[in-house]
Amino acid sequence: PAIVDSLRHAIETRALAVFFQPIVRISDRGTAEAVAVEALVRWPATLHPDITPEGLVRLAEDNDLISDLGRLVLDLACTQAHQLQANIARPLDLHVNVSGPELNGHAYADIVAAILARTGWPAERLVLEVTETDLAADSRDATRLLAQLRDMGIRIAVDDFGSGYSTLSRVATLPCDILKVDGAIIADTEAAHPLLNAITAIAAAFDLEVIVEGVETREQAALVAGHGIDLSQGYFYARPQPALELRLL
Ligand code: G
Ligand code: G
Ligand code: MN
Ligand code: NA
Repeated sequence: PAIVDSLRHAIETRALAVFFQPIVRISDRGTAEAVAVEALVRWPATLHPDITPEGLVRLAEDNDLISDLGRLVLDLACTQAHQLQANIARPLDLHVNVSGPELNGHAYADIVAAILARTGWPAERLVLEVTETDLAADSRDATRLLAQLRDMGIRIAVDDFGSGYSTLSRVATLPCDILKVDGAIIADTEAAHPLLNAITAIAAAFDLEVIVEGVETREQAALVAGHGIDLSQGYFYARPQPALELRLL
């Protein structure tokens, strides 16, 4: 169909856009400073305003284009992250989303290594985000690949943690570094308390960092801080924006 051709053409001509959303660290004094950015793929401005970014990613997954899309986004993100870094003294981490099927593709670690070499972005400042659901299948190959990426110095975040299907035992054995807590967990600020208690306990037990995403209100920001979690992301702090328009706090 035309829409798939349009996506394939956009990938081939490197015409997809990448937006960046800050991940902030809250100081003891309550001030927020950007310590990382998450890259999020977008259609170019004038194309397909009716298809959401989620729809774009799904379209790529369903039409065997996700590996090519992932490679392009990683390349564009690493290139543009240098420009963001030029405007800020603190070293920034770059987070990039990866779909399960990309991990099953051939030589994923080699692809990543080649892009890092080409763009000069350091492996130690790259975080790959894989969803809880994509990691749930206890595949030895995926586990070996994640370990290989970590041996390169890359960190792994479990994305949408708490929203999908995963078992605690899986988190315990997974080669990962960061839990990115799904925004749904803080949607109901009452129910959030026991959930955040449980999540911070798991993170402490397995020596994982915690980032809460989807922080939209001052109340949610205070809730997160109240649980001793100092890393968050959400519209309350900043929306995803093109690199050139991003103002890093
Ligand atoms: O913020 P946003 O609407 O961009 O994201 C929609 C969904 O698409 C989220 O689940 C997000 O993780 C995913 N996503 C955004 N960019 C990418 C990307 O470059 N690769 C993959 N695999 N997923 C992405
Ligand atoms: O699956 P992942 O966590 O990568 O998806 C991130 C998605 O969440 C992107 O679509 C991004 O635009 C969106 N997002 C970022 N901040 C917020 C927020 O505060 N609220 C909501 N509802 N979505 C957010
Ligand atoms: Mn993500
Ligand atoms: Na997420």
